[in-house]
Amino acid sequence: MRFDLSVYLVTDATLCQSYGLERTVEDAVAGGVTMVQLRDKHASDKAMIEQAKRLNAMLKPKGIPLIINDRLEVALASGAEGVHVGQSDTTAREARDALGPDAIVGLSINTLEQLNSIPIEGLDYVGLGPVFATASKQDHAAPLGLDGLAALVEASAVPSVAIGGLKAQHIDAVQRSGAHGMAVISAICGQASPQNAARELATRWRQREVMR
Ligand code: TZP
Ligand code: MG
Repeated sequence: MRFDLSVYLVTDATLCQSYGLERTVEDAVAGGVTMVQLRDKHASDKAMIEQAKRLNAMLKPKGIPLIINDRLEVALASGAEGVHVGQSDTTAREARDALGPDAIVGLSINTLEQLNSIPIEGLDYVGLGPVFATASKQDHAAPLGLDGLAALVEASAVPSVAIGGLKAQHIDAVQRSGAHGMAVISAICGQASPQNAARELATRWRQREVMR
């Protein structure tokens, strides 16, 4: 499946709880989200597979890729389009080997050293962050700031998506960094209207993209 990193929703069961996860994802997609990552640090594999299957059934017909955070087993069992792995998870190469040539494989990067030490074959995109400090991820690495983000984007040989504390007001700066998109949790999950929040992000991203 082709993918568009521009407005990438990452889910969090707690932060998305006001409307429930599925409704939040459905509304966010109606608002213009281009990609969805199911991220759950606490659910059992079994529960996550069931959740992923439901999301995948909703997203696949719309051409929106569902990416699973960390858990290869869940991606394999649910028919999701790919996985996103961190520095201490399964390697991107293991993910590629397990999921095959058509899967989407993403990797989190926080430093230039990490970026320079990864084999990029088999990697479709990198997630660069956190750009800003955020309460949505426990024990996150030191924030990059916008200059740090731009340096990593420039050094990356694969498309990149910025993450961490990003809101609609940062779209301009994220686009100036050259990143292909922004990934958000709390700018959509937990908003009074996830659909309106997603629409604002998507509309502003596209407006400014035309001006780039
Ligand atoms: N990885 C780096 S920051 C982050 C993740 C999963 C959390 C992003 O959440 P928010 O609410 O968009 O800051
Ligand atoms: Mg991880």
